Amino acid sequence: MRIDVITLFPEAMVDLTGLGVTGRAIKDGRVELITWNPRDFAEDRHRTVDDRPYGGGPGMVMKVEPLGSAIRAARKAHVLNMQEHGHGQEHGRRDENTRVSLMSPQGRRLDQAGINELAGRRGLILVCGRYEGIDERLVASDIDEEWSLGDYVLSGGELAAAVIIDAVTRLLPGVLGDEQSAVEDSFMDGILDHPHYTRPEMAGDMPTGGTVPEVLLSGDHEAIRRWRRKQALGRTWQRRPDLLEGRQLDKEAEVLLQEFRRELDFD
Ligand code: 4H7
Repeated sequence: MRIDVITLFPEAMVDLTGLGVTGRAIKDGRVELITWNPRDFAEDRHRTVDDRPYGGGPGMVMKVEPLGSAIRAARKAHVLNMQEHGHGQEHGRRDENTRVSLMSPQGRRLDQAGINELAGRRGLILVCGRYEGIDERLVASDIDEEWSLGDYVLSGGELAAAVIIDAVTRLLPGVLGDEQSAVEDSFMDGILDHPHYTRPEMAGDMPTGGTVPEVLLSGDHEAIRRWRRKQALGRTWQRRPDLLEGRQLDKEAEVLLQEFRRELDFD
């Protein structure tokens, strides 16, 4: 997947995504990360990218021209490969599947369903705002959609863009080995993850007694699968009941959640 990021801090973007799973995906060429700096599109001597807000008030606003030019340059780079359709490369048509997304507190709240949608696209263009935000005329003319991480304020969109890149990259074919497939991840089936344990079997000096649940040591893979699913459902019911509301649980899930409640001395 090709991902273009429009940012005043391209180095920070590369640093954030150059580690771990995303770093590997970029090195292996499964993700092509390209940054565009609006400052490189500013035409005045001081390479100005911001200006004072009309109507007054504190802070600065990102100017239309440099940011708009950077967005359009990135969009132009997203062309369909016409050779695959039997045409010459020079007729490369704009890829309408690739949209320009602004990271913003006004956006659609990001969740795993949104990430799945984004991961299904051929490319992403992520625009990072700074200062007090971007000129609204740019939102109207060059932004296709807005995404928000949640109801809080960040100093810039870069961290939000890095979050999207991380969550999307994990879903791309070949990025996670069979060993740690994304299918097993929390939220892939819309509920929270089960607890995890590793050696030692007895961790001294811990308030809980420091033992590992017996079943995980039993080697009984079916019992382990059921226990994990029960914990996942139980924790979701305890901590995020909203995730279960309006969801039809299958028979096994019903039974497991019932067991979980009973073990807690509920009904
Ligand atoms: C677009 C418009 C995303 C981007 C305004 C981005 C939170 C989120 C930004 C702003 C973001 C999120 C600029 C408004 C800085 C606030 C102090 C970048 N903040 N900002 N101002 N929730 N900030 O996803």
